[in-house]
Amino acid sequence: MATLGYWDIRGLAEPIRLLLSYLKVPYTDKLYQFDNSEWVEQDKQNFDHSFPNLPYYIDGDIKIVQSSAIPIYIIKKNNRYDLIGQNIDGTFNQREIKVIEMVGVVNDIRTQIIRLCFNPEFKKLRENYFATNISGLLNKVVEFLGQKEFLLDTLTYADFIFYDTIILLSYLYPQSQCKALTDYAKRFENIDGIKQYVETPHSYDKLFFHKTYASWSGPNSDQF
Ligand SMILES: N[C@@H](CCC(=O)N[C@@H](CS)C(=O)NCC(=O)O)C(=O)O
Repeated sequence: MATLGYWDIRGLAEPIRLLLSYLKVPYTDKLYQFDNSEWVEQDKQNFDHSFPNLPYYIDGDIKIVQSSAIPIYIIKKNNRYDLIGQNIDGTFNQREIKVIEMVGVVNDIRTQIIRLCFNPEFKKLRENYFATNISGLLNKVVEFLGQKEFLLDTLTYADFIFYDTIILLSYLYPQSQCKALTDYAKRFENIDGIKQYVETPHSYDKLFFHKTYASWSGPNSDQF
């Protein structure tokens, strides 16, 4: 069985966990705790790869790092080329570029959120930050989504990242949750595979960032 290794948080692993659940790939959700040295002093030292990091994905003899590379491997291995905009036989389609663009746009929103949540001045900045750094691009994405079911009509990997971003925003900025976003999130949560995943409680459900480094790591963090 494959293993996805990451901290016991949503972080960079959550879209990958959602993808694995959607594709019904059985996997071990290997969770490292912040307060012990299992990753840093043991597994990282023995990880047979030039660039050991979290998240990692181990599938038999194959070891992959980087949150951008892992989903591509999983999607291709499962012949779901459509999730990255390729033709059904894996050949190039201009849509592939659209998916990469959309992943970039959603990650631009995430980058802004991360800058805030890791800022030691979080408490001071939080109130105005949504209006100055997030809402402009978020509104454009909502407008782009329009009446479509998913960001690019049919489901693509960009939706897995966007869904997790919406959940994060729902805790950080409840005012961000317009009807279009809540409807979209509900639609995503109703997809077979995803439904079972979101209905299962996980230790990290409300933990988005590394507690040691982030000023705000989730709705239960004492910083909020
Ligand atoms: N570019 C990498 C960044 C990975 C990264 O920064 N991982 C952080 C958690 S978000 C970590 O703690 N890595 C473990 C380490 O550095 O040993 C990716 O996208 O996977």
